[in-house]
Order: sequence, then C-alpha cells, then structure tokens
Amino acid sequence: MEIDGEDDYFVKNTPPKNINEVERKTKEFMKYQQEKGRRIVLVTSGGTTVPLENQTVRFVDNFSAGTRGSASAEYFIENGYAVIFLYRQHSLRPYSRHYSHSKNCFLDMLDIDKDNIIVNDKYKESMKSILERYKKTKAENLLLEIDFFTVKDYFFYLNKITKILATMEEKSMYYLAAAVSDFFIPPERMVEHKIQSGEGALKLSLDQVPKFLKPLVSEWAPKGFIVSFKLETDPALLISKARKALKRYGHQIVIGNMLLTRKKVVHFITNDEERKIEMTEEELNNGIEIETKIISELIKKHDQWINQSEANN
Ligand code: PAZ
Repeated sequence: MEIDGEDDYFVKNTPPKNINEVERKTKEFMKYQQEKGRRIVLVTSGGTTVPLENQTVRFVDNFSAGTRGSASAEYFIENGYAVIFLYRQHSLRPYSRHYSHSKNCFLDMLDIDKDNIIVNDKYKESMKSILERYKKTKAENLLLEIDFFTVKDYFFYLNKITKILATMEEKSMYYLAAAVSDFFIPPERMVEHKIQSGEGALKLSLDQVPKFLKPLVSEWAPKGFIVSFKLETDPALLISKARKALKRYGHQIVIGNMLLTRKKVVHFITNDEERKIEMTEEELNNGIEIETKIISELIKKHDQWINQSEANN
C-alpha cells in the first residue's frame, strides 16, 4: 500500500485522539480574537518524531529545541497578534522558555526567607518583566498552545488548524518554523512491539512524507500570509533551495537559515527580493534576539498583503 498524496495520508493514518478537542478550542479561540478585531498567527515550533514501533520505545528525532518558534510567539503577541502555538511536547514554550532547558537551574533563582520563597535579587527584575508579560497574555487570552509528539499528529493538527484559520482569509498568518521530518514509516509497515536486538544491524526504510506545504498554500489557506523556513547545513544550497521552495509552493516568503548561524543571520526570500537579516555582535551581547527583527519585518509584509487584497476587492 502506497501513500501517494495528502488526502491519502489523512485517510490511511489514524488521527490523534484529541483532534475534535483541538478543533473546538481553535474555533473558540478564533471567534474570541475576531470579536476583538485581532489578527491570528499559527506558529509551529520544535522537532517532530518518527516512531519506529506502534507501542513506541524508539523514534527518530531531530535537533530543534523550539527556540525560534517560542521566541517568535512572544514577539507576535507583543505586536498585537493572537498566537496559536503548535509545538513539540517538551520543547521550549513562550515565556517559560526563559527558565526551562536552561543551564541555570531554576531553583538557584529562588531563596527561602522564613516561611516564604522569594526570588533572588539578581533575577528579580528580568523575572518580573517576563512574569508581567506572561500574565497579560493569559489575562487577554492571546495564546493557545497545542502540543504534538509525532510527525503524523503534527500534520493532522496543521491541517485542522489551518483550515479553521483560513476563514479569516488575509488576516491569518502561518509561520512554519517547526523542523518537520521529511520521512516516516507508513502504518502498514509499522511493527506493533519493541524492535528486538540480537538480529544484527537495524535496517530502516522510511517513506517520504507528502509535501504538505503544497495543499496548505493552494487549498487549505489560499488567502493566508504564509511563511515557511528552509534549513540547510551546506551554504551552497541555501538560497537556491529556498528560492525553489518559493517557486514550487507559490507562497509569500521563505526564510532561509543555516544550522550553525540560525540565531545570527537569516535570509528573506520573496518573489521581489532577497534580503539578509543579521545581528551585530553588540545586539547579541545585549541579549537581543533575531526573532525581534524577523517578526517586525513580517508584520510589515503582512500589512502589505492585507492592504493589497483590500485594494484589489
Ligand atoms: O528550534 P530551533 O530554534 O533550534 O531551530 C529553528 C529551525 C532551524 C528549526 C527553524 O528556523 C527552521 O529552519 N525550520 C524549518 C526547518 C526545515 O524544515 O527546513
């Protein structure tokens, strides 16, 4: 049995158990944001896993920690967007990212004063500012977080959420920063139980996943503002592959980045331009993140996208 297209994929694979719940929450969130007149961006973040067994003991994974996605979500919110954050379970999340996965243990930031737990003076100011932003985001219902673990679940959620947001037409943005596996094991070839050792080398054969960006752009959200990322390790390939993706899928922008320099430099590739966005050493030393620049550029482009469509109607 071969999986030859996106429709086939959603028929032959089993949806995640909570897909209806995710649908309900997304619709509710969207309705609320529309009443407030806000734009919504779907931010995807973190790596996807490819399980090797149905009762999964082992899986193929990738490097992504969700730094780009979680930081970007915060900057979108700061700029008035509501965010649906589709993230890999246990990867970084907006606001808490400043304390999780960190080399500094969170407990070292706290002290005990008689019966109270207090924040060490050294961390007080920055924690207060993050906590204020976090509480405001919650109070204003600006963030909906949905987690996935496998590449299959990611695709089901992406499909469902995108089609719901697409009803907002140009006002919706799709910021696809997750590092999504290009390969998977189709259901009919997946073994049920833990793969046993003792039979020599483990040989894996993975099929290519359908290219979901194609239907996302042309069918799921044809009027949305769509930003995809292209990651490479060979500098000779980056720009040409980013350009090829833009041409192939026909969306608005591909952001190219290299594995080793992704926090310092990205390339914006659109139909009209090719632009490098770079951080200075001074900015990096001051803790400024490249995502501030990425998001402010994208918001300008999203404005243009909306204005242009209004002018055409
Ligand atoms: O999660 P992270 O901050 O460590 O990395 C971000 C990234 C490199 C995964 C992202 O910028 C990206 O390029 N995502 C798309 C990867 C790809 O499928 O080509």
